[in-house]
Amino acid sequence: MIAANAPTTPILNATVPDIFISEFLPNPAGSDNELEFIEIFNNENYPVDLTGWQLDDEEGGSKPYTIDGIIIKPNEYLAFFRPQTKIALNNNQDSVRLFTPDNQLIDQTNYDKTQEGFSYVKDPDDDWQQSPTPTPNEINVLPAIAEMPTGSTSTPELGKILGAENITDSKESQTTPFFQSTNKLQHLIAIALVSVLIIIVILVKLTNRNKK
Ligand SMILES: [Ca+2]
Ligand SMILES: [Ca+2]
Repeated sequence: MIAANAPTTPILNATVPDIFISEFLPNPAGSDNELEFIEIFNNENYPVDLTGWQLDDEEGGSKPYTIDGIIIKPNEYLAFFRPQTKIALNNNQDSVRLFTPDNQLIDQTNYDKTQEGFSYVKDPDDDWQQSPTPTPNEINVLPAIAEMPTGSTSTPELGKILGAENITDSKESQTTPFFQSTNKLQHLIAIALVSVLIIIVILVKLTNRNKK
């Protein structure tokens, strides 16, 4: 059986659209019966007819839900809620699985704990994070990344601006006294030269008087 299945798997993988589980909410703040959802994402630039695709929890749990007559648009997030799927996601540990129409398991995520009101969201590195902001049918809010833009865009810019100001300030504070001290020195030299000239003039006059 393994040998017979082996050649077909790569061929199927090559033709299966890139659709994956993007978010799920096992432990909603309100009613689990109403608000649990599993969201999938179409990472293709073409629409995909999901007829025959199946969502499921862990093996031996709820019965798999077979999607029927739904087309997922390119780059669309599509959430399936529990009243529709009849899939109950445990609040302690469970799995979320996605099958193609020919029963090929193409995505599976296991979890072993939940926080009420927190959904699991897949981040760009394909890691799962718990988000306090469930976003069924919408682009995911990633807790770490959602905070990073505020921190990373404003703080470095602020840092650069502050750094630039600091550099400017320090240059000014260094150059101003330098010029000031240079001016003082020039004044002193000028005064000294004038004094020397006056002394020379006086000496010359005295010498001339003496000669007379
Ligand atoms: Ca639940
Ligand atoms: Ca979402």
